[in-house]
Formats: sequence, C-alpha cells, structure tokens
Amino acid sequence: MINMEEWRHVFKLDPDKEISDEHLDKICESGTDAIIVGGTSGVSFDNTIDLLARVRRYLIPCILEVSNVQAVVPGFDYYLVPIVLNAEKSEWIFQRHVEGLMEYGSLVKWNEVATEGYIILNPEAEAARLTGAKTSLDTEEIKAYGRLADQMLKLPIVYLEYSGAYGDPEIVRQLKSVLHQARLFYGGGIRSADQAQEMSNWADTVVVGNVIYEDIGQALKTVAAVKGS
Ligand code: 1GP
Repeated sequence: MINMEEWRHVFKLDPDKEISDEHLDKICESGTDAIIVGGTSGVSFDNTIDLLARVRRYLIPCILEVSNVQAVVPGFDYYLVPIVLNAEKSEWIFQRHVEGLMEYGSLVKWNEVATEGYIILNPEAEAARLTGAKTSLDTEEIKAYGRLADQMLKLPIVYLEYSGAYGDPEIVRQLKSVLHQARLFYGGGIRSADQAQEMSNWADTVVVGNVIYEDIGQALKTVAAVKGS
C-alpha cells in the first residue's frame, strides 16, 4: 500500500540512463521513501520494464511517472501522471491524456494513480522545451498556478520542477504557503545534502535525480539530510 503522505525523499531514476547494479543497490537500500521511474526522452517500454525488474529485487516502493503512453508498464506499485500546468503547447495539458485514455482508459486501476500538477521553471530543462513551458513566471503567477492545482483542480500533488538547475527556496516557500491539500514536490539540481535539506524546509517531498548518475556519494547523503539520520 502506497502512502505518499509519508514521502519526504524520493530518488528519480531515468530508464534511458545507465546505472550499475552496485549503485542501484545503494540507491534502493539508502532509506529513501520510494523510487520514481521517469524521464523526458528515450523512455520506452523495454527500458522501463528492465528498470522495474531490477528495482523489484528490493522492498522499496517503485512508482512509474508516465511520460508517454507507449512506455506504460504494468506491475508498478503506483502511477503518477503529470499535467504541465504552464505548458504553452496545450497538448501537454490534456490532449495526450485523452489520447492515452481512449486507448487504455478501461484498464486503469484508479486507486493506483495520482495526477501531478507540474510547474516547470527551468527554461533549459528538456521537459520545458518539449512542452513549451512558460518559465518566466513571477511569484504571484506561480502562486496562482499553485492555487489552480490545489483548490480549483484538487490535484493531490503540485510538482515544482527545475530539473537540471537548483531552484529558488523562496519560491518554494511562497508556493507552499498557498497549498491547502496538495503535497508539494520539489525537484531540480539538488547536488548536495545542504541543498536537499534547504528545499525540505518547504517542500513536502524532495526529488533527487541527476546527481545519482554524476556523484553517487552526494546523492546518498541527501537521504539523511532530508529524513534526519
Ligand atoms: C527531475 O525533478 C527531478 O524530474 C529531479 O531533478 O534531475 O535535476 O535532480 P534533477
């Protein structure tokens, strides 16, 4: 049974990137709360199912963040479906979802699915380019997106995404201040324990991705920084 309310720290693994068995073992045994499998490009059914099979050797919950319908693999513990709230290519708001639901809608187990309202703020992020995200938002606009997701759409997760760049903790704080029911996920550019700890002051859940592939030692230190040793 998945309890997202308890997630303070998660690692995000990209099926399109190589990770050795030794490093995967360290990540899965690190004490993190869950593994999210997801990426923006190069994600296929085959590389997703391979990674699921490898993570499945461990007790850690394994969650798929769905980025394209062709790479939806059954057997994950839970599924996260992003809606990019600030996408200017409108297909990333609902059109892709409707296409997926036309194909697989009758098969979905809705008690295993949660929708994430993404706000992408790093213009260099692959996801920003793909979705044409309007990243030049001021704090009031970001808060309005937060209220849209939290109050109007009643989404369970607001995901502040800076993928590849470390964000502004003050923006995280301000966004958090307007959320009443949604969990706030922060992801982007965390490369040290201090950064992870700083973002965890405001974000409910801190997501650590790229540094896993760049500096496994630093990646592992973020767990205790967020969850306390
Ligand atoms: C990416 O938010 C995650 O979707 C984590 O970002 O890879 O920059 O850590 P990084």
